[in-house]
Amino acid sequence: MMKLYYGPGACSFVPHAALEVIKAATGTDFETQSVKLHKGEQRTPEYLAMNPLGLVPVLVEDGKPLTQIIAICDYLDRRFSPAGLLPTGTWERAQAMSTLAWMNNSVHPTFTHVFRPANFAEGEAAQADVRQLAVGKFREHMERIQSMVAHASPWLLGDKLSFVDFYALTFMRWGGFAGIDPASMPAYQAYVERVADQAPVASAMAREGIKLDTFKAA
Ligand SMILES: N[C@@H](CCC(=O)N[C@@H](CS)C(=O)NCC(=O)O)C(=O)O
Repeated sequence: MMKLYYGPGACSFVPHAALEVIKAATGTDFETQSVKLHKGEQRTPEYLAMNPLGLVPVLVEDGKPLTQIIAICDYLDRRFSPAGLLPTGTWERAQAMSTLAWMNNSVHPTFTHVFRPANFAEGEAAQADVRQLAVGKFREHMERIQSMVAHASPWLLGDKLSFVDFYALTFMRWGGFAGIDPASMPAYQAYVERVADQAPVASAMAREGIKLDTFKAA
């Protein structure tokens, strides 16, 4: 059985929600293992043997680990095409991968600068600068997603939920931690609430013990 190693609320939510969509569409079950990132469980010798980068997610298939969200999403879509996680047209699929790649290689690392500024600068003042700049950049990325949401019908790629919807939900939660009020992006917020209401997404959120309530007014 496939097994996903995930950190509650982390980017691993993208393949996690996808596995729930696959389960609903095809009946294929999966196992999960929660990895508590704040406790450093991603850096134990056992975990590093599976993923030397010490990151979630890892998908284990037939005892073999697969890392990197884009590779995991591509694998899941090809293996379980009836779940409809990516468009089938070659061009449309490439466009979807383009959005997914942007989320993974631009939006996501921007938040890493918010969350772990000590990885990017020495000294408290420099780290505060890194964080502040990254919050502004992250907000710009969220606004770009909000402009995509304006064309969602009803989901970002059309009539089927996809990886990019799960990433969009994850970013809104992260934005809340960064002090970005979801109410300041009402179209994005309403869309994320709809995504969260879908049964497979709700199941993954319940397993991770997460909600959309990350923003706390100052
Ligand atoms: N490029 C990687 C990024 C994975 C990543 O950044 N994972 C974060 C959680 S969102 C992580 O495991 N962080 C643990 C740490 O920094 O120690 C992927 O696509 O899988």
